[in-house]
Amino acid sequence: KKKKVLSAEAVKEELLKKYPPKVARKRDKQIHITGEEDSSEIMANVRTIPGIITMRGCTYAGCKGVILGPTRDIVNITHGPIGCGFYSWLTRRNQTKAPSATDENFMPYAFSTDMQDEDIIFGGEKKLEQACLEAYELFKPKAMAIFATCPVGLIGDDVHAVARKMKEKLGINVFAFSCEGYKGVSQSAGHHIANNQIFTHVVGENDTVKMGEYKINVLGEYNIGGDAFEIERILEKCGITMVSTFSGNSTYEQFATAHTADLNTVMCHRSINYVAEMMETKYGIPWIKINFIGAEATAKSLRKIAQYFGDKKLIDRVEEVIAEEMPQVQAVLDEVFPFTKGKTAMLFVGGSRAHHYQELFNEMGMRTLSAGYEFGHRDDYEGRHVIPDIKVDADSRNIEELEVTPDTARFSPRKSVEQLMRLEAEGLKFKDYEGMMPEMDKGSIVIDDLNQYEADKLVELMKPDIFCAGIKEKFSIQKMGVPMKQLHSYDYGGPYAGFKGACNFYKEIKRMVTSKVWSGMKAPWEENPELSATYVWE
Ligand code: CFN
Ligand code: HCA
Repeated sequence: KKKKVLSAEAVKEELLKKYPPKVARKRDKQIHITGEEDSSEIMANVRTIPGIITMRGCTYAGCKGVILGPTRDIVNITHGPIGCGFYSWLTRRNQTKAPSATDENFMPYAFSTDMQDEDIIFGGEKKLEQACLEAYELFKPKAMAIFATCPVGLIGDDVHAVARKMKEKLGINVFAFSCEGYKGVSQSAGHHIANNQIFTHVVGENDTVKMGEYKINVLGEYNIGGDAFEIERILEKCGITMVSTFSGNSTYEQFATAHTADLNTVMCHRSINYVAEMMETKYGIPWIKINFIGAEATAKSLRKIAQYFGDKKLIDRVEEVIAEEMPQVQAVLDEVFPFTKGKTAMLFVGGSRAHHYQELFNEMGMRTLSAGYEFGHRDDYEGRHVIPDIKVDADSRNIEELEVTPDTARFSPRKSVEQLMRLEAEGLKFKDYEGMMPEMDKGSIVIDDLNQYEADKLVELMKPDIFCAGIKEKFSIQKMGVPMKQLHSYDYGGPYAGFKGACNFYKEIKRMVTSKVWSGMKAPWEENPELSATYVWE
């Protein structure tokens, strides 16, 4: 019997019911039901209320783990207690492929100054210098990066001074990040800090121009579970040259030559828009939004790139590639569709996946009942350019504060930013800021900075067929009898990007939503019949 048990409004009311009034008022602004006429805004990128068990991570994680982590040939030294370095050591599953065994790959190492009480009391700069010298002695890297953790900020060690000193002494590029964990409200501040420093210290260092007719950078793709390998395969097949990626499967040289590309394509806008904007300002390289999560989204993105260059040869080649790839995708989809159709999902991930993965679920005929970002900003939710609301302090300069010189003619990008704007005015859409809320079905529940209490409550009330989030959520959700897929690390799976990735995802989700394991468990509503109503979507 089909019965819609709880309306989105009733679910929202339930979520807020237990909170003290002040907390409820704040959370109310962070929970949005799509299609509501009275407001199209959501409060985001604000501090988590102390005491609430947030899903978020810290600024250090966003800087060291997310942006710099996937580059294989920079020695990344964490200046801090060992836990920070240890817990950011390979847990993100960003992969890399050095061309040969002799090529540098420092990713399997965790470099840290392992600060002790004594260093906190007397200062840790000397120990940091020592760590740099030791790392250089052992590995002779072409560059080193230093990351400050909370205690370093609190005691005031000057990581930038140490970096300058080491740069001079060792004759290699050494730069530092004031990315103390407490610095922002989430990982997001860490992205900004990382972007600023990479742009200031590395981009533009090497003017070597790569061969290739259509040269692009792929920004905001981090090669989790091998996603970048699949994207590289597709771009190569289309005859598109990748100059750099920020930063999946990347190298120092890629960052240094990034300014020689014709076009920046931006996948995770949240984490890397700063680099895209700065390259546009300084080098006149336009950027467009793309997304390789979902087979249709991949095809659309390839077409958008081809459309940007406007050459018939590329446009035709892209169509050929899509025509070649799609039949396999369709074959897998035909297989899984009868099992996945009509099933429901919930997605709570960082700053873009909770939106991007809805593409894949849509392709499988699954509806996302509720979704949200850990640290997305309003533009990520609302799909329009909202004035940036992030505040980064003096150390980690703001875009406006960077002294950039317009240098647009240097590598003569195929089209200038002005030309792109003219094309936009003619109706070609390149620079759309897609957003989560406008693209979700009316009546869906969008929740910013979901916490453990609300996650459990949502599952209890709406019983999705699958819940997607991170490691902290995994086991509590599974214990409630609901399959849980990690959309950060992909558990042990992937790639999920591109055409082959879509096939992998379809199969994995079909396996999970049809699994007998979960039906064998006693979920709370099985023991308490009053909770046993099911949510059915028509
Ligand atoms: S790979 Fe990216 S896609 S970079 Fe960002 S916003 Fe994190 S590490 Mo976890 S999985 Fe996640 Fe996004 Fe961009 Fe990853 S959704 S939270 S900081 N993220
Ligand atoms: C981070 C990294 C993380 C954590 C994932 C998770 C990742 O935020 O520090 O909570 O499972 O993707 O590895 O987002």
